[in-house]
Amino acid sequence: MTRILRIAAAQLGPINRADSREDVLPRLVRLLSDAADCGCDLAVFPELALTPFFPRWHMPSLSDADDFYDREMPSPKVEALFETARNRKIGFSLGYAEIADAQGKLRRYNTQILVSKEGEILSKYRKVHLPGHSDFKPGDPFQNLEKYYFEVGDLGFPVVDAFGGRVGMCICNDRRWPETYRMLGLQGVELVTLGYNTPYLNPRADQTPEQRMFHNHLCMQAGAYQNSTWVVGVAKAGMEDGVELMSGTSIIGPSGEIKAQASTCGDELVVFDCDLDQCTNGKTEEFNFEKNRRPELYGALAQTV
Ligand code: CDT
Repeated sequence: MTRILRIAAAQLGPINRADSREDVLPRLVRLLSDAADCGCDLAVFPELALTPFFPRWHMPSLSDADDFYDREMPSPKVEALFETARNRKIGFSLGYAEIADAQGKLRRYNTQILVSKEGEILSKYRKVHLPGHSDFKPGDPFQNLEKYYFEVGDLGFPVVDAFGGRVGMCICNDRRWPETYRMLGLQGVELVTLGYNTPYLNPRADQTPEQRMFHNHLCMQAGAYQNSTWVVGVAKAGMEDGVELMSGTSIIGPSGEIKAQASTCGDELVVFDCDLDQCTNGKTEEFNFEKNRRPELYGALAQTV
């Protein structure tokens, strides 16, 4: 049996602070439209795909960063993307910074949504694993203020029936944690859409750029294999406001093998026919959770930091 979903990993090149929303959205619309021309069912965009990776800058008040967030989705600012989805009959998964109004209290999240070919939001995920710190570090050229700009996601790890399969999402640093994939795997996930903004150099880690790229693929390939799922990992890549973001966008099969990979650090589509039925063998044999997982012995996983 085959259940083919043609997927485009829609890698973005850098989005600099000088780029306005009016500069950025046409790039996404173009990629979505090109993916539709290729006959794709779904295009996956990276984390914070509408803005620069602004947590690298400190702003004294959170509200100073409000322009980087979206309060409504869809909104007139992004309507062209939803319109393209509807007109061209293609779904998409999109990362953006969200301000939610929770009974009068504003909450900020690093969010990814899944949108149908009819332009309807099917699922929303809010990033759980926020790297970095919440305090400004004076004199440090490498700020990573995700814990300042975002709260820990409060929606768990949703998996929904969509595009003929079971679809879940995660965001950037989430990909390094096996718990992320297992939470999705336990719900029968067959496709994980995943966007990232990852610098080639991290001065706080003793790692070469080659090792960092290796780790990028290692964790996504392991997550795919151990949960017998497709993983579509999509970068925002290239030199963004002086920080070199890694590429490495890839479509990974349930065997853990990379099936297709980006070759540039700019706007680029990576297209592959993903057969969701290829998830079945791993789920029923080698990683048959029902038969072989021993949750009664895993208590520490949920009880220990
Ligand atoms: N966006 C994001 O989560 N990035 C982190 C960067 C870590 S380097 C400080 C990542 O895990 O790729």
